[in-house]
Amino acid sequence: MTAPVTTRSSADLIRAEEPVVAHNYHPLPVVVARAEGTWVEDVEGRRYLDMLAGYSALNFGHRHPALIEAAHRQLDRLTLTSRAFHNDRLAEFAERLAALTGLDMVLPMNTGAEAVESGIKVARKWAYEVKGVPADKATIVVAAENFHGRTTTIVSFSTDETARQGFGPFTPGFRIVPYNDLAALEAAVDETTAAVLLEPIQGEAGVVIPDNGYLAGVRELTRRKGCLFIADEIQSGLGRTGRTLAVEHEGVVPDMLLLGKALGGGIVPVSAVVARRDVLGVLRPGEHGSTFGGNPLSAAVGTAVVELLETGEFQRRAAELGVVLRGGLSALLGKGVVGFRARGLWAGVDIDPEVGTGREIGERLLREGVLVKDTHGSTIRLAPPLTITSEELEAALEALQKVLA
Ligand code: IF1
Repeated sequence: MTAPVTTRSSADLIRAEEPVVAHNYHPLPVVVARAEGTWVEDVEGRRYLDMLAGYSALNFGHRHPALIEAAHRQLDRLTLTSRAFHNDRLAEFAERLAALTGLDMVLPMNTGAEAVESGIKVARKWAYEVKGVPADKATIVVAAENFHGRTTTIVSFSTDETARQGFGPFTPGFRIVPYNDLAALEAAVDETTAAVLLEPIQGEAGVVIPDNGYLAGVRELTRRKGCLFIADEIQSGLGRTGRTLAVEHEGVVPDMLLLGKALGGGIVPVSAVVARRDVLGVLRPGEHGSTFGGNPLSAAVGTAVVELLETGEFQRRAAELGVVLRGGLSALLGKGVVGFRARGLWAGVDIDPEVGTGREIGERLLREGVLVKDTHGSTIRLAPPLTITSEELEAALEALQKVLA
C-alpha cells in the first residue's frame, strides 16, 4: 500500500525518485510544482526565472492562456481517434502549419526524434523512388557535433560518445562532415545522397551559429546535386531566433523541415515533418504511422500555437529582446564570460573554467532564483520563454553577473 499522496518536501521527493526513476538525467536540486509565464515555483513556494524553457519547448511561457484554453476546449470534446479515422482538427492544423512554413504537406508525429526518424525514412524513400538511388544504398550527410535525438538510428550518426556508448550496433548509411564547412559537404554528397540533414544553429553543441552564407550554400549545393536539404528546426524554430524559422535569417527554404518542442506549446508532445508535396508524397497508406500522430488534442494545441506565430509578435519579441541579451552578455565578457553566441532569445555562454563549470554556475544561479542548464563543460545555454519581459531578462543577467563575480 503506497503512502497517501501528501505534500512531501522537495528533499523527500528528490530522495523518493532515486530508487524508482531511471538515472538518465542529473537534474538540478529543485522540484517544480507550479508555473506560469516565465516563472516556476518549487514545492516550498520558492520562485525561479525559467531560462531553459523546457529546452525551447516553452517558447510561449508556462501555460499560455490561449494554449491552455485550446487544450481545455478539446479535452471536453475529443482527445484521440488514431488516424484509422479522420478527426475534425487535423486538416486545419496541417493547412495552417504548411502556410506558416511556406511548404506544402505535413506528416504529424509526436516527439522530435520521431520527426527526425520519419524525415530520414521519407528522404530515403524519395531517393529510391524519385532520384533513382539503388535499393538500400541511400546515404544521408550530417554534421559533426549534431544533436537530433536519442533513438538508436539517430545516435548512430552522433559524434558524442556519451550518447552512443553501449547502444550499438548502429544504423549504416550516414556520412559525417564538419559543420559550417561547405567544401567538406561538397566532397561528401554524391549520387547516393538522399539528403543533407542539419540544424540551422546547433543547439546542444552550444548554440553554434554557422557563418553567414553557409545555409544558402547548403541550399545551392543540395539543389545542384539533386538531394534534399532537411533543416532540423526542432529547437531553433518557432520564434526562438527572432524569425519563425532560423533558416529565414538567410532567406533559405529547405526541402523538408523538422519541427517539434514548442509546436506542442509545452502542453502535449507535437512534432511534424513539413515538406514539398513531391517529397512527402512518396508515403502511401500503411507505409508509416504513429498511434498518436495527428491526434485531435495535439492538432488543437498545435493550431493554437501556429495562430500565436501567425501574428509575428513572438518573433519580434525574440528579435528585440535578443538585443538586450547580447548587450548584457557583451558587458560580461572578461568578467567570467570568455565568449558567447546568441541569436534572438537563444545564447550559448562560455564561462571561464576558473570561475566554474556549467553545472556549478547552474547551481549558483539556482540559489539566485534563476534556472539554466549547462551543455558541455563550461557552456550554459540561455533560452527563456519568448514572453519574458525586459525587466525579467535584466534580472537574469544581473544574477549571472553576480554568480560570476
Ligand atoms: C535530451 C537540447 C539536447 C533537438 C533537436 C531533435 C531533438 C532535439 C535539434 C529530439 C531535442 C532535447 C532533448 C533533451 C535535451 C534537449 C537537447 F539541445 F535541446 F538541449 F539534448 F541536445 N532535434 N533536444 O534539440 O527531440 O525527441 O527530445 O523531442 O535528450 O536530453 P525530442
